[in-house]
Amino acid sequence: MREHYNPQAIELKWQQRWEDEDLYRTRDDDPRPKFYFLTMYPYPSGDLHTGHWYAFAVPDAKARYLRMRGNNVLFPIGFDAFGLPAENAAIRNGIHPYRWTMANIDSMRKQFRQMGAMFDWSREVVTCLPEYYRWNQWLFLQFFKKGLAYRQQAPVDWCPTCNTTLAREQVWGEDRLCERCGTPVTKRDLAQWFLRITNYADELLDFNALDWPERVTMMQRNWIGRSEGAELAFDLELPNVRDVPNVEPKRVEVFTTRPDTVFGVTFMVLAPEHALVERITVPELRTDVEAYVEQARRQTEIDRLAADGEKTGIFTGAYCRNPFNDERVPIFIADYVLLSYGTGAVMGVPAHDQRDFLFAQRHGLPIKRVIAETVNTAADELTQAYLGSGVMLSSGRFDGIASEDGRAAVAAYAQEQGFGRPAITYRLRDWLISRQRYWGTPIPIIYCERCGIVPVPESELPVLLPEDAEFLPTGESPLKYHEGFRRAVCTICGGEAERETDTMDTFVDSSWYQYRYLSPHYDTGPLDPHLAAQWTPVDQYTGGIEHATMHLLYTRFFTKAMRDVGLLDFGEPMIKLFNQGIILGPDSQKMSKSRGNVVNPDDYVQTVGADAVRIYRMFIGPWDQGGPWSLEGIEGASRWLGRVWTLVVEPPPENLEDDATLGRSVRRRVHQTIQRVTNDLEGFRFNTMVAALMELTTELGRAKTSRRLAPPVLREALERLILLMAPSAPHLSEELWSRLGHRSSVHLESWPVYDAELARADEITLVVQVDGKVRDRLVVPPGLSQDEAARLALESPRIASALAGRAVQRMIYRTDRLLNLVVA
Ligand code: ANZ
Ligand code: ZN
Repeated sequence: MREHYNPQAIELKWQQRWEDEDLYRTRDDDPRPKFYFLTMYPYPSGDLHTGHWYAFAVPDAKARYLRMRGNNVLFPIGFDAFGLPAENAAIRNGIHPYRWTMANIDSMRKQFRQMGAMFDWSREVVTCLPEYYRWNQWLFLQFFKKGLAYRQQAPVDWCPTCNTTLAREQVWGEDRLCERCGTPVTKRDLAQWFLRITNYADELLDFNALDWPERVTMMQRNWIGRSEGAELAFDLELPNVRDVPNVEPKRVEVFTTRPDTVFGVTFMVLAPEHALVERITVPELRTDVEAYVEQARRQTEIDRLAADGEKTGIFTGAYCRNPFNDERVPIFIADYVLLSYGTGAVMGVPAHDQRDFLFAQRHGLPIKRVIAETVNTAADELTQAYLGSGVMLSSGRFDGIASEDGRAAVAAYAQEQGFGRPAITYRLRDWLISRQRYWGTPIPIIYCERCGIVPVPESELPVLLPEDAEFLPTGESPLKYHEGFRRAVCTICGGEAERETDTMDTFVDSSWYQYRYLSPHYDTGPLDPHLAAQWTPVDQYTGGIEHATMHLLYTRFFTKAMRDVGLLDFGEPMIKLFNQGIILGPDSQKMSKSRGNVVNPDDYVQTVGADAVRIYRMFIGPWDQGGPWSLEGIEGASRWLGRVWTLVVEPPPENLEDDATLGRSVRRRVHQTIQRVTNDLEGFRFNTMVAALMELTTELGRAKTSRRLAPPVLREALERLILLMAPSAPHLSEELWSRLGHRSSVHLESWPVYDAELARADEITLVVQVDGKVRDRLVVPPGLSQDEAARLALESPRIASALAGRAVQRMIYRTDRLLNLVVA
């Protein structure tokens, strides 16, 4: 009786067997060359969705392939287990974040097992467990000692009605309203903890050691945003300054990328939050200025920077002097100037900066041209800012200088005269890691009235998250109201002290998890130095492009900082990176519960099996492009696996004859497929890999039913097919391998060796051109030399007539493809 492919029966059986035999445990003492293959770990939301299959099952095939290629592959998995959703679940449903998270992890572990991935579960990392977050705290303390962690006032979103800080997700809509009471949200300064990523700005701009997609490095470059220019100081006109004469500072510093335009300054703009504003505003304008400042604090930075937005602003009544020409310059405040960029102050050059141009028009300020394309265009009326370069004019000693040279000349002159210097500014800010949240790593700091900021001694780590917190919808961290947690004893003076109640941004956890995987239970440090030396850096990393700037920058920073505190001896965490695309719903829209287009892979695993879902994920298109989920696609994948099953399991019909030519052509096809599949796996082209395997299946099916193929040749071909399929369809391959009589796992086999001799085609088609026009196509043996090819071409009557007796001057030859005879 005919036996059908029944994935349910075979998949569970093999998963169990693999687990019993510990097949996927990676040994540290394995002598083969190491390969650390890492995939971004998931957030334990509770359900493995089809995006997870795309992100984990597809790279699993590559990891398996590398193992068959003779590498000792480490392919770990874990859970990014801290974060806001768990805390929200606690507030809404009364489930403790720990229970919610661990239950989700449990069900995701089961789902991951159904995927048949070769994860080494013995290395699993769960970041919300003390054995993990203890080392977040320890690393924080090392960074603190090195001056890489510091505390400073910084604005947080604040609801004046509820009297609490808000997480970014709790601020609603364009109007930025409090999620709970609808009051417009404002900013409020809180003392918070920062990591000094800006120390590494220049090093983070160096991508030489990395083989990363251009797109990601470009995004990081823009995010870091290095600008060269100058800082210039304008003296304040002191009679306008309150508390004369002891006011400090007496000057306003600006950062500009265009020092060459300094003679065109007609006003100065400070960020509304700039410390000088309060000091210099004249009494008559105070009320208006304060109202403007309050309004500006409610906007986001993005709104404020938009180039096309209205350039609102207000005069402070104060003036300063341009040190280059001693002109009097009125000082404004405007929300398009950000406090946190450069010096928080801008010299307004309306003739050459479009935002300044709009601002000058709106406020009736003069527009003074100091750069012109040529001397002839100098008098043209400006209808918008002239942004280009040219010659400097109305610029005193710099007149006639090319503006591009003027930048350095002006900066150097300012330095000589003591009112400025060349300067570089970065868009990158230090990383604010304080979160007013419960479900995260407690920051290991104690505040003592007498001793100040006291780091918790390393011997007292971990600072445990108390379990008995109360989850109330107050918007404030339960830790703040947990007396037992908050009260502490100063470790220096023994006096009463208070514990920091903020927790760390969860991106801290993911910044170094790759090192913890090596030895997740190691308890004398965050990583085992011997294993780190053996396994890291990560050879290949895969994950979504959405992490281009945050996670992927933070982990680069952490690696450099860990190197600088002596934990690592290299500076880049992941050598190669590949970003997969996004899986869309069947309607080609982003999957979301509200759209109702979420596909649950579990249903398909139940019916067509995990292997078919895996293959379908691979076949959908190039892995970096993603695409919509389609029903036909998954049926196609499942049908193919069924055909492979039949091909291997059903005994062949009695042979009529052994056709040696057919045997050769089957072998050739097998070896061509080995080459294609190998190349495709190397290049993450899973879709064309599956196509090649499908074509081979068809060809083998035909050869088998022709009843002319010698049984040993058929068997050899089938074994190779199974080996080539093992990375992508691990269960089916294992079953078929054992049915061919093998005792040990197909996943312990080596990757089939490609034989170029056997793969060589018997004949190829050579295109022959005369003067670039195609005149004939010759079917010839492959690998001809140019002379041989020319001899055959000249024998062709078509070529002879095209040449019409003219002599060939020159030849262009591409082996096995083209011969061009040039006569002209
Ligand atoms: C005068 C000037 C004249 C400027 C000119 C440009 C063109 P990037 O290239 O992005 O670094 N700027 C400086 N600090 C700022 C702040 N805190 N908020 C908003 N804008 C700020 O931009 C540097 C330019 O942005 C600086 O050069 C400054 O305007 C403005 F024809 O100075 B410029
Ligand atoms: Zn103390």
